[in-house]
Amino acid sequence: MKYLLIYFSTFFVLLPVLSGSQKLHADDFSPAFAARYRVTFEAVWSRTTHPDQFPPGPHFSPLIGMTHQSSATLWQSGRLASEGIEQMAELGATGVLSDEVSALIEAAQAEFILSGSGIGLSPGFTSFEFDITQAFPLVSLVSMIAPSPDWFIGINSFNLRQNGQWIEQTSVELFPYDSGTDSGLTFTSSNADTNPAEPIARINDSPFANSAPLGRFNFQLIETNSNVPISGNLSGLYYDPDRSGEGINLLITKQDQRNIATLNWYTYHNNQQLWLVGNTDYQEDSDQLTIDLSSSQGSGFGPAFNPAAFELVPWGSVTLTFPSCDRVIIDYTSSNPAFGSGRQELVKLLGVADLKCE
Ligand SMILES: [Ca+2]
Repeated sequence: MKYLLIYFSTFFVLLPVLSGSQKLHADDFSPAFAARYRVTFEAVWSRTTHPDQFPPGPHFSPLIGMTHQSSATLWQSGRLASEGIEQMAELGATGVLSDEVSALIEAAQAEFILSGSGIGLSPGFTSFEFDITQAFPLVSLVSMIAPSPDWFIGINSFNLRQNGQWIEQTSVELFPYDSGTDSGLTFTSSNADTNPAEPIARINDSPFANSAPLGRFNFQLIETNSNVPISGNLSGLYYDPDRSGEGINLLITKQDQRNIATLNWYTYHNNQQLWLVGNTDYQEDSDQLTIDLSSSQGSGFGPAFNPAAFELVPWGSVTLTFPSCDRVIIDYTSSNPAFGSGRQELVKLLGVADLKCE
């Protein structure tokens, strides 16, 4: 075993010279997003869909919203509108609502602000792309029905993940809401501030008594950087081309009903070789491995090796994730302050015969 380990250590040094750096650079990592979507606002509102009092110049104000957690709310039927929602619903203004989203981002309840153009003349289309991550999978997005006293369309806390997956494609129909902040009864009523304000409510009477949607948001998944599920084809040697001379050997295997991953991390400490070793059982369908690692000490080479003297010293743990089947991200935390915690991104140097990376 020791012979093999030395052999591998040599490989980490030699192979980069042999193979050059083709496809080995890991500088295109973008772990900041988990999925990218295009949302298209398809407005159908017209004299045909809503003939009652249909106004001149029907349009929708610029889209504004956020990706967030369930602890954050942009707007909700039955609740009072925030000042930002009032400004959006009455004037189509987005400044105050943007500030409210920024505060939620600051409070770590929302992640990204969403903004897109409006629709100058309905019916019509507008679309934009946005990033979203697993920790903030909800989307809220609104636009003013214009002209109107304080009416708007929107979605509240729409979850783009289902059964642990990003939804490929979905449509959400859009119905009119009254923000409860202006008492006008027709599209072109003059301003009449509602004081005190009333809760946000779906409009079911004139001029929207026919219950027809004003349009829909179509969400289309463009790409994801979700992690590759754990399987045998992730086995192999990984290293960082810019840090040649150290790396990991990962073996992922099945043994009697168990799924087992073993990790050997060949590295250094205080100018001495250091091997960190460990293994874990992992769940079928998981997309990460968390492995407790130990260093070893207490014995000698060859005939001097004494299994009774051999000792494992707990070192800490690593979590491995695989953006693709030839790249690994190692997040490590050592219980020894001399090592601390950090991240390394490695690329595969050698895989296993007959197991394709795809
Ligand atoms: Ca008002």
